Amino acid sequence: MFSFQSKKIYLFMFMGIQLVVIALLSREAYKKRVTYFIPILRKDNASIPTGRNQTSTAVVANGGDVYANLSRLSKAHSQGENLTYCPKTSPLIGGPIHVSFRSGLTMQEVQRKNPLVVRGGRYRPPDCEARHRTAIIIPHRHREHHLKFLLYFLHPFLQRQQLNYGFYVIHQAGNYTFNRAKLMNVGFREAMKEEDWDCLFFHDVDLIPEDDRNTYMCDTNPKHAAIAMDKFGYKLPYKMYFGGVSALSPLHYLKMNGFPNNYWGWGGEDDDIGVRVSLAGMSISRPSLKVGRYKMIKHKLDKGNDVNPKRFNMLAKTRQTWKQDGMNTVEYRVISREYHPLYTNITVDIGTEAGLPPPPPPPPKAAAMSATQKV
Ligand code: UD2
Ligand code: MN
Repeated sequence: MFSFQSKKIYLFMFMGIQLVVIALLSREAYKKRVTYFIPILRKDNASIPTGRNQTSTAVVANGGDVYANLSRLSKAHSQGENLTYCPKTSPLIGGPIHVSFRSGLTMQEVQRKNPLVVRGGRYRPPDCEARHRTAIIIPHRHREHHLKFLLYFLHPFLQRQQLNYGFYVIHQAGNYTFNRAKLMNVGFREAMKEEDWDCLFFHDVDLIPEDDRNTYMCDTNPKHAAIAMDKFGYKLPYKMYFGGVSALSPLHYLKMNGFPNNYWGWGGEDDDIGVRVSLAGMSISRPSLKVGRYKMIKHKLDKGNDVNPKRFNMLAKTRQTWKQDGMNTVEYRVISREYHPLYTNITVDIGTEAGLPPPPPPPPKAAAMSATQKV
């Protein structure tokens, strides 16, 4: 039997518990409302949670801001060596990306938007150990304007994929005819000197990926990533096409003796590379048409990169030439290596069709020194 007194105590206790429950519930709802509005306030529209268990994987139909999701990364690297591996699929991936080229963008702005990128254009995830190490190799001359846009889009794109990555711009010195494939060979050797990269992405400076599910990691076979480009109506132009952006592991690259060194001027080298893949006993892997989408910044044919009239004759002979010309014969002279905030620039003399010029004479002081050493 309960007395009136104890009934009152139970009543108070019951009301108290109810109050605590109400308080907890309203706090939860408040949190949800806040997490809904924070991305809106930050304009992070690709990561707006729309329901239960919905995180950044939300796919935005007409493309989200490539910088969305990244504000959630901690600003500093976690201390200590024992970080756990990043998840197999990055939770920061958001699907289609909106790509447009606004005037007035500056390198300083790109730098400000990528605070975790360090000297030489290197990055690793701040809160987990990356599963993949990818080098981006960009053949380059007189395309600074395109480079700025590529860096603007590709840095956050790769951060969303939780990669350990680095950017290498391989700049051809002088005005002699451009040679895209030879610059790639230089990029391969110079990048591998610095780090044990497990994947190399050979990347035109003017191609911007439009979907971050196009992962910048290597497959078991050489991968052709730029399969659906706006300039080809987002379709593969022909089956053996290997131009624009391709990804090879160091083993793939050496197995096919790298790329050809003797394609001077525009065209043919990409098809030669595609043929090398199959001559070396490998096949081409590709992402889906939905994911391997790219926008090309519109441009005219550059000065110093005229169409190569010999390209069809050369292509007919790839079967005979691929073992004699490639990584095993590449000759060049590095003029400078500069570590910029968003990329490493390697300026290189790759010579001409006649070969490399003789090395410049040593500066007078060094010459005098070596003369005295000989005495
Ligand atoms: C196509 C291929 C490209 C390559 C080229 C023939 C596509 C999207 N790409 O590109 O992979 O096979 O045909 O050589 O189909 N570059 C400079 N400065 C120059 C010239 C070239 O930086 O003066 C670099 C730059 O990275 C550029 C790339 O070389 O993106 C390819 O040259 P392109 O853009 O002039 O050739 P394009 O668009 O016809
Ligand atoms: Mn182009």
